[in-house]
Amino acid sequence: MSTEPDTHQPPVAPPAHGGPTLAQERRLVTEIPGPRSRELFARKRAAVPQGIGTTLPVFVTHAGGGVLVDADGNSLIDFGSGIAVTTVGNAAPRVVERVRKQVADFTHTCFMVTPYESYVRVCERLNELTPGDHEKRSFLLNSGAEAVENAVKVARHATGRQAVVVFDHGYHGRTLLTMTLTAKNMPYKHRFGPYAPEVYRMPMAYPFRWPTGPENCAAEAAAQAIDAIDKQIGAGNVAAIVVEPIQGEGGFIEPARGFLPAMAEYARANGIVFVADEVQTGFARTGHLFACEDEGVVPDVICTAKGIAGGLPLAAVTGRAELLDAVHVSGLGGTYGGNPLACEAALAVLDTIEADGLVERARRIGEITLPRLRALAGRFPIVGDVRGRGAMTAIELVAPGTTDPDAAVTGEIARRCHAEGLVVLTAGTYGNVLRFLPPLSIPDHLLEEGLSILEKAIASV
Ligand code: PLZ
Repeated sequence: MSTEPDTHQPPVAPPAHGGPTLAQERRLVTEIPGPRSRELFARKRAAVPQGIGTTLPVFVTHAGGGVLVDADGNSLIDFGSGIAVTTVGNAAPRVVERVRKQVADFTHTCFMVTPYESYVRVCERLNELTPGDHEKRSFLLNSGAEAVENAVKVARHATGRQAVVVFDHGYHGRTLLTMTLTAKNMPYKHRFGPYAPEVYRMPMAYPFRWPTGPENCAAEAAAQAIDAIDKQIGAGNVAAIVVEPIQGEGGFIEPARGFLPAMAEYARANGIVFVADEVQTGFARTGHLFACEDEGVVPDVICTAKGIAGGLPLAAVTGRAELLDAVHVSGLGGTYGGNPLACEAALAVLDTIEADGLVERARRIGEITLPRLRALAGRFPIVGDVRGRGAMTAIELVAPGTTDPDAAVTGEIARRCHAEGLVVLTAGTYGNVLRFLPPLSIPDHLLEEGLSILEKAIASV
């Protein structure tokens, strides 16, 4: 038995429980991280390999609304949502209620052994809610990587083709195939090869960095990608084009308008399965239920995870019935995919998005955030670009007057935000993007306060 103290009880001003009952305030009672978190971090260092990194070494005991409460009793403003997961909030009331009931009823049967209704209901709702009114099927998995990997399996099986096209700055996971699909070497791929075969990377329409300017970006990037696919692979050999409608880890890159529709149209014309990886963008975050709705793109297959289940591990592949039904009986699955607790959580999340108007709420968060970020860009020449939609926004930091990435200043701003009790995340191929992913349950006053902390941190570097 461990003799370590119970970390579940915060030593200072213990809130009764998580969720929205937590005081919605930033409250710093120690330095960040405090002594208790530092002690726990030393234990983490001794028990967990350094390969599992830490953005901010505060150990959380409670979370809800727009705050994370740590083991020292500090209350931090959350602009991370556990990387775009707790979109409906942490310990969201409907999620807690449904999961609580389910955990007492039964915890697992394996859907492939003896099924249960909640899995089917989640799939029915995904089939209704995802873009396109064609006949659809869905199946459930545990992580975003698993969803993307399974989308590729389905596309290969259904088309009888092997090649997979992905894009510069893309991120799709850490398994062998999805690590291969991912663009960035450090930290995701370095020395983990050899990678999976038949993966081809094409230029992404990244407006801020397009050599001939943002206005030419969509058409030129699409023309280059299509030409390279035709010449280097042959369209008839391509099973799938896999793309994030807004690139997440790569730096919240919104493809120049027109690029996604052009690639989707090329896929359609050539019998290629167009796969939208909405793992980070999905479920109201961008001010649409799914980000590809912004340009009316209807993917053949859509991968979701993260925000789908309010923090419980769940992922889904949804797509055209004829593609998903092409796979032979028992060709897809996994022990835990669509675990009953996660399915109940997902149903609660979907209810919450509807009942609480969270698509609208994400838009409103964007309306508050983006003007303030643009004002920062006006004041501070290190802010080279402001982008994103809804509650998925970012700034890109550069040497003034250039597009040269400044990762050092980005890291320093993040550290200063953390020290002030604001959880922000970095991103980007060049490590020079600060991204903002507040839970949609954050109250306006915390959103504004967080943005003020960011402003001070930028002013102070
Ligand atoms: N596709 C678009 O954003 C996960 C990665 C965190 P999993 N992004 C966060 C990290 O450093 O491991 C992600 C994503 C997109 C796929 C994934 C993978 O989802 O649930 O992490 O497997």
